[in-house]
Amino acid sequence: MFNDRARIHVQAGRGGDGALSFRREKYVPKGGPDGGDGGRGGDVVLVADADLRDLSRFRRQRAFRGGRGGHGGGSGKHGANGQDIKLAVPIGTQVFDSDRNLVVDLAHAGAKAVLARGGSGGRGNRQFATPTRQTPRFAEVGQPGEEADFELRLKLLADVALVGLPNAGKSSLLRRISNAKPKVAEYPFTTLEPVLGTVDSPDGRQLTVADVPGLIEGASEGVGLGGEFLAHLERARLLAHVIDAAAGDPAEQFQTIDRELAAYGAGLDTRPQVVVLNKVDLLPSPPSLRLDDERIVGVYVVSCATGEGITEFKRALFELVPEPQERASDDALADFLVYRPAPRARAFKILRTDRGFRVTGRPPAGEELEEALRAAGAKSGDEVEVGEEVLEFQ
Ligand SMILES: Nc1nc2c(ncn2[C@@H]2O[C@H](COP(=O)(O)OP(=O)(O)OP(=O)(O)O)[C@@H](O)[C@H]2O)c(=O)[nH]1
Ligand SMILES: [Mg+2]
Repeated sequence: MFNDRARIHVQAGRGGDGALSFRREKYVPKGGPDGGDGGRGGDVVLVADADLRDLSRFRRQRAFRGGRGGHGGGSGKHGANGQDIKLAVPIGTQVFDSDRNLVVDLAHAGAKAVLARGGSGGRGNRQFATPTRQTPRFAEVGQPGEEADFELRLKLLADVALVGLPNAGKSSLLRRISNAKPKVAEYPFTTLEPVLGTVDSPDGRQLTVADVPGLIEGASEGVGLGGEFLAHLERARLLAHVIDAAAGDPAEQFQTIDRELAAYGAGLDTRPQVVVLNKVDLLPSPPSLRLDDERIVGVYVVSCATGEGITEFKRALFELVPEPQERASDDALADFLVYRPAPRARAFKILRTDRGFRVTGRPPAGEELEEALRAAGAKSGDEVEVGEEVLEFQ
């Protein structure tokens, strides 16, 4: 199964709590505060990996949590940072938030996107010492990590996509020109999922070519197999329309597919195309295609069986597909971050005290505060100071 969609839930790690501690030394009767800070919570990060073909790993696991930050300790000891969770996804994975906004597009190998940031660690009581407050009896608890739902959608990134009716010879053509070995058979719908191949030019350039399951009339409305894969054509720079020239009028076959591309929309019907008239070995004389169509930037007559015309076709692909822009380095950020909500800074702080907790700043009322306290580790019976009030946590 080729999985090009997944829904995931991510939760970054909570920051570790700052420590509440005082120095104890043999000959120093009253040591100062020495509680260290908590560590940062781990992030949940997506990384585009060239070796992955689809999103099937997310069928087994959909929820991911960053590691919790370690608590600070006495003697100023800093808590360890929580472990980041790195999720590898195929190149071409797009991330949508729960409002269906495109958040990020992982369009090249190594592109990274932080989906949930870990919470910061709480400060230890050492940091709260001032000349007038030499024994701060409180420390900050760690901040919660970000949490969110996302939908991942893979849209293949190929320079060229092969389209055509079933049995036209798309997979045979990919076998001829690339390193990929898709299945070829004499029945329709042999190819059940997209296959990517790499085509090398004599001067060392490379192109990726996608073989997409055959399209039939009605594909854009879900007839047959190919329809659900039309989205994978969206990001191809050039379409190569493969036609079985021995199976009837090429112009008619061309139009059948073209109607589906137009019905699907998303610019597929305005994309530049080359037409490949295949299986000429079966014809007594070379076929011709008369179409007055400015999208068609070339017509090639080939035989995947004998190899006739293949070299010319391959050379043409490199001429027609412009050189890619400079590849981004391995550590690059994702191609674009369309929308990324800034982490909402909390308007209040939770401090841990000897007897329980103290809430400072502008705390929320009721349940929201209760939940924040529970997340900070409050238990029934703990004392909670809010402003002038001292309450008991229930
Ligand atoms: N004689 C001849 N047969 C060919 C040629 N190209 C492909 N075939 C045959 O046509 C049949 C279909 O080829 P495929 O490459 O599987 O076609 P496809 O377009 O990938 O088909 P789907 O995956 O079903 O959409 C196979 O039996 C191939 O051997 C050719 O140039 N000449
Ligand atoms: Mg095929």
